[in-house]
Amino acid sequence: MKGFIGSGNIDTNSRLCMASAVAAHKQAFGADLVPGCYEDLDLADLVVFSGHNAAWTHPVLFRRMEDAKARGQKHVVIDPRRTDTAQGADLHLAIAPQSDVRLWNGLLADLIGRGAIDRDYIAAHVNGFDAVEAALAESDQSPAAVAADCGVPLADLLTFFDLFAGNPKTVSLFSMGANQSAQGVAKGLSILNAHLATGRIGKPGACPFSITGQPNAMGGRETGGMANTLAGHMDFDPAERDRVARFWGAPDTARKPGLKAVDMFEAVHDGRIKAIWVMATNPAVSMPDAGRVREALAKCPFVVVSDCIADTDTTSFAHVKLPALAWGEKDGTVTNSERRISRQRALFAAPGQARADWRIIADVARAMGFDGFGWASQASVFREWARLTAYENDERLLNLAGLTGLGSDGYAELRPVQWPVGPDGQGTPRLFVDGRFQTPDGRARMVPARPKGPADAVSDAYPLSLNTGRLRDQWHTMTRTGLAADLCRHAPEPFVEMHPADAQAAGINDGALTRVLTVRGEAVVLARLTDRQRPGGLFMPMHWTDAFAPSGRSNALIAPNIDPTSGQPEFKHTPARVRPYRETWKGLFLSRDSHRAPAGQDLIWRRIPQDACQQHEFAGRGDAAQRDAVRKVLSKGLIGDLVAYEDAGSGARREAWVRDGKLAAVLFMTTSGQLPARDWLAQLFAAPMLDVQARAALLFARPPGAPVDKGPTVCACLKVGAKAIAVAISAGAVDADAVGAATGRGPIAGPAARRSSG
Ligand SMILES: Nc1nc2c(c(=O)[nH]1)N[C@H]1C(S)=C(S)[C@@H](COP(=O)(O)OP(=O)(O)OC[C@H]3O[C@@H](n4cnc5c(=O)[nH]c(N)nc54)[C@H](O)[C@@H]3O)O[C@H]1N2
Ligand SMILES: Nc1nc2c(c(=O)[nH]1)N[C@H]1C(S)=C(S)[C@@H](COP(=O)(O)OP(=O)(O)OC[C@H]3O[C@@H](n4cnc5c(=O)[nH]c(N)nc54)[C@H](O)[C@@H]3O)O[C@H]1N2
Ligand SMILES: [Mo]
Repeated sequence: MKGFIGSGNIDTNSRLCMASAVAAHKQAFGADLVPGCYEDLDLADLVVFSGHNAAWTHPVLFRRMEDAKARGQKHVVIDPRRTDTAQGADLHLAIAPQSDVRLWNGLLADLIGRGAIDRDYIAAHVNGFDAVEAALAESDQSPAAVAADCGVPLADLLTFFDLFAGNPKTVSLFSMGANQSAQGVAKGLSILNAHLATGRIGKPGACPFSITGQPNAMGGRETGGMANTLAGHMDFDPAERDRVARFWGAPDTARKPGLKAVDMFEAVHDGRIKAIWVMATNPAVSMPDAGRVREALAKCPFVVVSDCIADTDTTSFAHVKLPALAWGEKDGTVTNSERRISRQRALFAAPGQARADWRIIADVARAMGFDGFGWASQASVFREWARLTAYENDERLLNLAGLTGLGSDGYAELRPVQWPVGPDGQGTPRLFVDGRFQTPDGRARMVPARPKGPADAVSDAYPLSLNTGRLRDQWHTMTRTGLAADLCRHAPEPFVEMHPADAQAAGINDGALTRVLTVRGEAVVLARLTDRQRPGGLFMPMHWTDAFAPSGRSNALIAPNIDPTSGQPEFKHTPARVRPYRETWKGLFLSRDSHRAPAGQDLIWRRIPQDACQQHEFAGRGDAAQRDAVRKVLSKGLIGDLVAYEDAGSGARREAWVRDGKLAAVLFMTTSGQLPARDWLAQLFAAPMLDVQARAALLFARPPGAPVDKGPTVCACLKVGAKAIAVAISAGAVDADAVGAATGRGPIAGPAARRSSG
């Protein structure tokens, strides 16, 4: 796109994820450089998590930190929600949404005040300290004022300041609670400033650490996937642009940055862009203001989608679908948060017509008549990439000099290595060890970060702050994790978390279907009342799609407000209000196949994969005519013996279809009553034969015999309930492994396994 078509209009989904951290790195260090490494997390005495729910989102790394914590490491979590990461921490600062800059500035002012900064380090290696100090003096930095603005108890704030001041070996992790903000760059800078002022960078156990989301998020950044950069940490300034163009032999290489993701879809919407190729991302779900993104895709004259899953919310807009290889099928490298390049090797042969993304791109480029796409294998793509990083390179730290001559065997056997890779093939665990940065004078830059409110403030009409993020057992738009019934058990349906006081004010009960409204749109999801949520705040998972729950999509609600520098959307804050949905009837349909919501019906529809069937839950506000219409659609095409029961008075209807002695489908509807136990029904689909007793039970909508209450599910994969664990403990199981043995769970690997994988 950049070299041969000559346009900067290509952006990676890093725009939604890492763009703010990238911009902060460039300002402070001169390039998008992550200083530290995972070993620093073992060595640190203090780890600060800023907007990072590591227990759920980086569980493997988190185990390592839990082991370090068991050895005495302290954990501080800065997050408006009491997440699982916060729950186990030494200190949780449940800050008011978007108040991070104020907090980190307050910390820096306090460190300066108590003489806990490293003046020698600053003098030798850092510019801009005075400007930052002057900017701090513009507002009241007393801990009392900072605590009040951040909405945290003064004592907790002082504990944080003491911990930070007293532990030179500090790693400050920052993730989406920092980046996904209209002040995401300022948040990053305020964290980097605290580390530069204390010289806590480039040393074992001490660094600011932007943790990446996607396994290869760093790879996309390095290779120039973002609209405002070229490859190999080179930008659009004329000298660098010419260097890249010369290397590629591509005189038409773009001369200016292209449109960033949000602007790009706006350009599709107004017709400036007429063709778009979407690869390995699901923007109809994951972009802010997703309703408008869908309008844009629907209008676009030519939409190509490359995906490894045939039916996603985005492929439904495609004129051309290109089947791509998935994880486990493809072969290449990924670069992780600590700059480590790892080989990813194919485990399976390519299915059907699926091909690697790079091959598809190369074939299209060749068909368009462009030279330079004749790679024989992924090894030759990698070699070219390594040569580009080393090309005319006197100052760029991103340099793979030692890998430029890698042969096919060397590539096949490549061991994980952290860039920069020297000519001798040695990697580099830490950057800036010598205090030299990638700026013209080699000094880091402290840049004033001024706090400001979110892009849209809450108001009387929309008094709550809607925050969104991830769940433990789903990956983004569920195209793959949604296929696994085991993974869907942790949170079967979309929900909104809210503080009980806010729920009470809006007349909402725990578990009730609830409307969440913003200026952009509306969702209807289950209410979850919890004091893990701050009053005034809401949280919705980002995962649900049309394929699973059309009314449960969070991003239809989110304004496309962006950080002005990074272009990253403010996914963590949208003013919202909540109202009860007040359904007049609800239903349940279990079948062997998955179904979409019946067209033309105003229904709240959720599909939940089970081991042997698909569970569909739905609710509506229509009358008997609506129920009848839904029934007709769902029962269409079902073959088998029908067992039915109807009570017109109570609006209850129960039907079961049995084919060849096996349950084919069940449909329950009610206007007043309860729906039967889902676990029981789902199990009947797994039974080889449905006996007479079970058939009768279906019509009573109750399992035969005494009801079995397993208690809340603790282990989703093996379906172990809390009650079984209690029984094991009373029967004498003395530790986690013994409980595991008694419940069939197997050995449990350390404290982290219990928290993060249940
Ligand atoms: N299970 C699972 N793991 C994943 C992913 C997944 O989809 N599923 N996705 C991967 C990807 S791409 C990414 S980017 C990472 C993201 O990993 P994380 O950043 O840990 O994930 P999130 O849940 O998006 O957001 C983290 C936290 O930011 C908090 N937050 C919200 N607003 C603020 C604020 O104003 N200040 C502060 N300090 N915190 C705030 C939220 O309450 C939330 O708990 O996860 C990766 N890992
Ligand atoms: N509300 C809200 N929205 C968010 C966020 C949030 O916190 N809140 N987080 C943002 C962040 S950090 C991120 S990273 C994005 C993630 O958003 P997306 O990138 O849109 O989410 P994924 O579900 O990971 O989409 C990947 C798509 O690529 C397909 N795929 C998987 N492997 C391959 C492959 O090898 N080749 C090809 N061609 N396709 C493949 C998958 O099937 C899937 O359709 O969401 C962003 N959106
Ligand atoms: Mo991400």
